[in-house]
Amino acid sequence: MFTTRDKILLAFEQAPGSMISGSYLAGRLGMTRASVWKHIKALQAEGFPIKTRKASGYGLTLPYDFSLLKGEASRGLRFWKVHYQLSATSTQTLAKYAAEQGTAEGNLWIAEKQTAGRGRLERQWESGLGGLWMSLLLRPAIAPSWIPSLTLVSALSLVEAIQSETRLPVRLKWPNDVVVKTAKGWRKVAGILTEMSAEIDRTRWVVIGIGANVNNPLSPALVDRAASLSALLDRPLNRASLLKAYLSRFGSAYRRFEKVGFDAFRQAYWHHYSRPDEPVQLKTAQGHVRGIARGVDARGALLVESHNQTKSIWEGEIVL
Ligand code: BT5
Repeated sequence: MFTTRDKILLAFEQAPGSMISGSYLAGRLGMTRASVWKHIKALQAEGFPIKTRKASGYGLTLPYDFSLLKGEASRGLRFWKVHYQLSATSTQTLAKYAAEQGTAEGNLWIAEKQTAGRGRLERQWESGLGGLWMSLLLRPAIAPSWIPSLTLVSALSLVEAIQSETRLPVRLKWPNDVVVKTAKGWRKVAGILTEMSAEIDRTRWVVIGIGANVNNPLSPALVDRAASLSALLDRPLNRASLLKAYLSRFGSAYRRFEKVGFDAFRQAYWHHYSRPDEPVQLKTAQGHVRGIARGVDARGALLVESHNQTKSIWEGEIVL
């Protein structure tokens, strides 16, 4: 079901580069020109690049990827059911609420922008228009202790999907970041936040939140740490194709993971790792760890070699 605002955006999509008059939109949507104007104002306030000209009406100032709005991501999917909205506080909140209501696994929530996107440890996640912001609800038949490695499987599917859609040399940064090496150093293009509800030996639900910088510009505060795929490629990307590339990979990986666990994905994960056999420094709850990153174990822990001993690191993050 399209909302009035969706319909206005779709009218722009169908008339690329042209101005559309207020009276044309009013006729098409069965409303007054004054209410069209109110909706346009609201879309502008959300950040959509819409220009207004008194004589000719409304038009887009920049090319925009409407693939998600048009529902292209939902076509042909079997296991996954996509819920789309223009704006959300955080898709994690939508998915977690649905999980608590008993919604089945395979549902996923996407928002064109988030007003309170979250990273791990309650950090902020910048989620402007044009990115891919989504949360997947799963109910895996596996013990809670395996869930961290399910997140690594998701990161692996994401890096493969980005590679196949863009041909960019994106890599994984343990545990869940997708990064790319630019002339100015490593930049994060995507991150994953996994939340769950479980009893000691039973997982009730898992929500995997994925944030990928696709066509979204980044704030000055992030440009020395992050990059958008469209900026790297110098062209906008179709987010629905990227999403489908990810979902088809992750759908089969998930089924395999439920049967055989992470061991089957270890080698592929390490193959895409950004800096194998190089010195690494980690910030963990127990303090800093330094050593050489040698691989991941059958549960997804990072293997760090230091003074001829190998430690398994379960949580924390790599300091670049
Ligand atoms: C992550 O956290 O990398 C997980 C991000 C998950 C976001 C998705 S979007 C859909 C779903 N809904 C949500 O509300 N969240 C999920 P972490 O490793 O903690 O990284 C957070 C740090 O990355 C911040 O402290 C910033 O330094 C940086 N950061 C913030 N926004 C960024 C962005 N758009 N791209 C790259 N880095 C960013």
